[in-house]
Amino acid sequence: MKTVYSPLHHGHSGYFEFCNGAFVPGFEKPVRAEFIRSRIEEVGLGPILAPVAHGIGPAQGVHTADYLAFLADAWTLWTAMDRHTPALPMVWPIPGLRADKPPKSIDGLLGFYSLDTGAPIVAGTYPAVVASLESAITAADLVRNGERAAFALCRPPGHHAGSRFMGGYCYVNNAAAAAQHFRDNGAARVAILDVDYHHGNGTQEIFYSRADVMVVNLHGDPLTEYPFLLGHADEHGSGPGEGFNVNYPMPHGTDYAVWGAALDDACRKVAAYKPDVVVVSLGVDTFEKDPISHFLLKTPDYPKIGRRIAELGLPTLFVMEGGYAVAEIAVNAVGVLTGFEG
Ligand code: SP5
Ligand code: ZN
Repeated sequence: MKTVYSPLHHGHSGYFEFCNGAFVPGFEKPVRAEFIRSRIEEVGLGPILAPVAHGIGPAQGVHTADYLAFLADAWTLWTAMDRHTPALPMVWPIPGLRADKPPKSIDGLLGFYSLDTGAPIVAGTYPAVVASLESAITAADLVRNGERAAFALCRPPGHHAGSRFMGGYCYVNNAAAAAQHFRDNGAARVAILDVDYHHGNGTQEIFYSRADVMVVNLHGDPLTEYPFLLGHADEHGSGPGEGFNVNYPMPHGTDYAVWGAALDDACRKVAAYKPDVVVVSLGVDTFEKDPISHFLLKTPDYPKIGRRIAELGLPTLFVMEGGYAVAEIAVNAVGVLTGFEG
């Protein structure tokens, strides 16, 4: 299996996130992608390619133009105020406030376009975000051109980013943009299977009223887990999208016996949809030792995930999302890919 990776992710680093009432070094850090890259070389998964330079264009089908313009300008606007710290928001457009009138000040804009405090912006963030998107699109093109599967080693991740907001370590929704790219290039139906520990609220929001992209999520129950405000089992899609969004929320302490049964059910639903291609939002923060998560998957479970997805017999694009137990993230993520290859 070919991997697409860019070193530009290194520039997105050196920031803090709000955790347990204090700012702590970000869990989503460069060593994550580097360990995975090394492991791919170690096991000989296949060649590692640089992304083709597409720019931000492929994000335009899934994000609003004003949000993408904000992302491109945010660091410049922040540093114009003579600030050198990572940029973070301070107000949010919750119901009752004006969500139709973007402020002009960067302090207003950051909140206007954010879900939470989990997406800080530093000097290298935007170049990393663009390279991460380009990696997903380049890997999607490998699959379009006949590869059975490809791996986009994306960093930063994407599944919490919605049509007009960042959050949860995510800025541009790489998996959603890749799914849209498949649709724009001849695929009639695309299924997104999100196995990250956290609900992919951004992906769900983007495709919620569409029948041409099915979104299936396995995740920690939002009653007790981030992102808290979306991801319940009664969210089935709306309008033409009714029936094409499926959620499997599971409680803290879920192990592979339960999680694997949910994956099996999810794969049956994906197969019944008869998609032309499957996009897997691949998070390995379901691991028992993940520092911010509460499932109990073990290292030998990850190849089983890959094997079950391979049984679908469909062209498959893997897009890297979360996973924060850095010592094991690479063995687990690459374990899914080698399990897929059988
Ligand atoms: C892509 C992805 O996996 N994003 C995850 C975003 C999670 N944001 C909330 C993190 C909460 C961190 N505090 C955990 C306390 C651990 N004791
Ligand atoms: Zn996650």
